[in-house]
Amino acid sequence: METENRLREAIAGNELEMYFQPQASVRTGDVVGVEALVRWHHPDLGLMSPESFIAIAEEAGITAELGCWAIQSAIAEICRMERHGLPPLQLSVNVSADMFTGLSGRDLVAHVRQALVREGMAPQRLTLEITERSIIDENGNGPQVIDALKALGVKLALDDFGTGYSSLSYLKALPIDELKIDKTFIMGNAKEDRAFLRAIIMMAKTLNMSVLAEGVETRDQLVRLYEEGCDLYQGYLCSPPVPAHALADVIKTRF
Ligand code: G
Ligand code: G
Ligand code: MN
Ligand code: NA
Repeated sequence: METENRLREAIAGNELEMYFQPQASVRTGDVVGVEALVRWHHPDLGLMSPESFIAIAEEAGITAELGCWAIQSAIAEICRMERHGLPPLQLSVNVSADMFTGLSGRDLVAHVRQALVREGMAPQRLTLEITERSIIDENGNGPQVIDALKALGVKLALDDFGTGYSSLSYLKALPIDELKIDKTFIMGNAKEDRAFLRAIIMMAKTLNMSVLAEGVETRDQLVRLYEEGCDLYQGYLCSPPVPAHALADVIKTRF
């Protein structure tokens, strides 16, 4: 309860911080995008993992507040860094499944539009990362929200692919632009892992989606992704999530 109220205050008081993890081209190594990952420095408990405080937010029914904060501040931070010379990057922001149900679809779409207009960012430069849970939310309005977001012009990525209840019929029917392969499939070294990776990439290509591999930590993994035709990667090999002000340096040292 204590933590819940502290979290409310943190959101309202702008105590959360956005970190950004670079996303790079597998073929060229160029950083072409970033994923925004929220961080909370709890005054007593120290740095809290988003997994734990997002669960608290869900229980407290404040995922919408957290989500709106994340969308607004990720866009604002990136635009601010661009005014300081950061090249234009694709910006990915996580949207929890609760936001599809907690906010009415119209509110979420309106909030995204408002944040883009306020900062003057083109909708095409924003990717919202959703999970399989959003698509099959209990109210059943996931697909409608997805269509409205697409009409606005933002891109959609399916996060943690392979860990949920992926239904191939949903994948085929919905306008998803990017598939993010969960890191558990990247880290495995067995023959089956490689076959699985190959099958996912082939399926994504068939559906005209780009493919991003998460959790890439070694050169060997990157080489394998190159051989399998994966488009983008993210992981400690390129860079851990860093504060906005450190992004320019991370991108520079890549060349
Ligand atoms: O950095 P990592 O420990 O950063 O993130 C852990 C989990 O928290 C990931 O599954 C990630 O998708 C999620 N997460 C990080 N930031 C956000 C956010 O702003 N919104 C939502 N909904 N999830 C986030
Ligand atoms: O949104 P998502 O569930 O994809 O969040 C990504 C999570 O993976 C975050 O917790 C982030 O800190 C973590 N992460 C990013 N790169 C790596 C990596 O190379 N290895 C591992 N183990 N975790 C990573
Ligand atoms: Mn993500
Ligand atoms: Na993920």
